[in-house]
Amino acid sequence: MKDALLDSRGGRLLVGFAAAGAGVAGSYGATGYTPTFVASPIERTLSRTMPGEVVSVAITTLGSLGQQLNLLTAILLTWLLFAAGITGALLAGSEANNRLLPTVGTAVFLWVVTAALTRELALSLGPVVPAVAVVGLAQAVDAYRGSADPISSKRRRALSTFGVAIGATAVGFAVGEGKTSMGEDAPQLDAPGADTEDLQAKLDAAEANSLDVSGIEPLVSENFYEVDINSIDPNTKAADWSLSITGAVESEVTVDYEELQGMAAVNQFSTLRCVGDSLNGKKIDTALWTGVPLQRLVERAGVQSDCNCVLLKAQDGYEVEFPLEAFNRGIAVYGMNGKVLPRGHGYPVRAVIPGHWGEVNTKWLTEIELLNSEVDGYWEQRGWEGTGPVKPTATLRADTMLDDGTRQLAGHAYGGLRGVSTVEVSTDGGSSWSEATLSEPLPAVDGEGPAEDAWRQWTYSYDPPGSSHTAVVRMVTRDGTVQTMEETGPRPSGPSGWVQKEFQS
Ligand SMILES: Nc1nc2c(c(=O)[nH]1)N[C@H]1C(S)=C(S)[C@@H](COP(=O)(O)O)O[C@H]1N2
Ligand SMILES: [Mo]
Repeated sequence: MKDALLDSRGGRLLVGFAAAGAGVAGSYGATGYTPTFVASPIERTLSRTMPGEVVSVAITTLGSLGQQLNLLTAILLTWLLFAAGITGALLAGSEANNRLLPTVGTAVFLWVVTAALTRELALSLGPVVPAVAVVGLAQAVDAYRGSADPISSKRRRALSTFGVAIGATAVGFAVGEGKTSMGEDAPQLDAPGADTEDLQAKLDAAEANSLDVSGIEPLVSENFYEVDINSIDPNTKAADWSLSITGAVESEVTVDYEELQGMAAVNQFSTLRCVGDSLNGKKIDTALWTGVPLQRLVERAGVQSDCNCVLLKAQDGYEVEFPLEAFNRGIAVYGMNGKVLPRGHGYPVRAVIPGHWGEVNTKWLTEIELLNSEVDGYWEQRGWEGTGPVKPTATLRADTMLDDGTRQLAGHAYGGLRGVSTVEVSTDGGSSWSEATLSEPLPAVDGEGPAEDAWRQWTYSYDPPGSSHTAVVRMVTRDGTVQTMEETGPRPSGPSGWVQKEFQS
């Protein structure tokens, strides 16, 4: 047996890692980018056990890169785990001189590990098939050793096994990739309870009211930001979804997707902003949301909460607790901008809670638990205080030199339920202030008056002085309060301060 690939330590390791790679890819091929992918539970555990500080840094500074690193780590760990098991099976086979042990051991190990992690018995065959094929191939080419065929040298046998493993890995990832697409082009909304004429009228109004200024998002965002605690989003089918109302209630109530879509829905503009956003950051966006007022759902259950507080729970393990007062203004949303709510934004159903930081707008909503005493949700357990009202903010997104020699500044202003009355701009570092032009407000739910919780765009043009100067921008809420100039970072309760920018001329 001197010359056998699988009788050398290096050979076993090589085949073990190659088969493990094919196994990880096989799982992906069977599941796509969904929570049933074998690396997903490991990624979730990593994001749950990572210290709050690290998660916060990942969210605020690394953004989605932090999540990708987390996923990559999870995939590497899965690969190592698979490789350890397969190499063990190869070693056992060669010690016992048993030809079945490597393939059977590999199959059993991968299936048990994957099924234990994902609880998916059939899909757990995904990693088994390609990994066993690679191990079987390594055994088969080993069996040819000594004969005068092209794979007689050990090196060539190793290379051919490796090549096939890489091919299997590539195929697995390609197949999985095809399974993953969903949410990018969400289908048109078609729910019995939704008023599609009103939807179209509001979308038209948003387009008509958007200022003709380059470099800023229109009133309905084209690229809506995403913040998730996991890098792999839940993948629930609408038919399998239901929402239960539990806890301090007279009787528990469960609503399914069809029932929800049959109830009278509202079409409501709301802006979302992440508490972890930076002062002039981009985790702020606006959409037209379609859904059923949450209050109408919990009314059926009969609320008896001692703390007047509620815990929202989601498919991805996310939880957030906040006052009923805010909850009662919220909606159970299944449509976004006239389309079915995309997977990344919480398909099938999310909560939208006007005026409050993004984190209470629970995606993939599955349970509303009425409480008798307060608890900490996911972010509050990690040191954030992001369940309250948003802080008024004016962003400075664009500065463009126009043909006539003026400089055009532009951005958005958002004050939550306190509204936006004016935006003021200074081009001398805050000594003197002028009013910016505001976009016409988006329409309210009933079409009468302005939307209660939506941003507005602003723009201001001036003649640059030809020397260095600082532009500053601030907003005033409907009650006449000027946005605070006191600067704080995002942690724990959201950024504050006036956005400013220096110009050399
Ligand atoms: N289930 C669930 N809901 C969630 C989150 C999450 O990770 N899981 N993130 C929250 C945070 S921190 C924000 S800012 C908003 C972002 O919503 P978006 O991704 O649709 O922009 O969703 C909130 N709802
Ligand atoms: Mo957030």
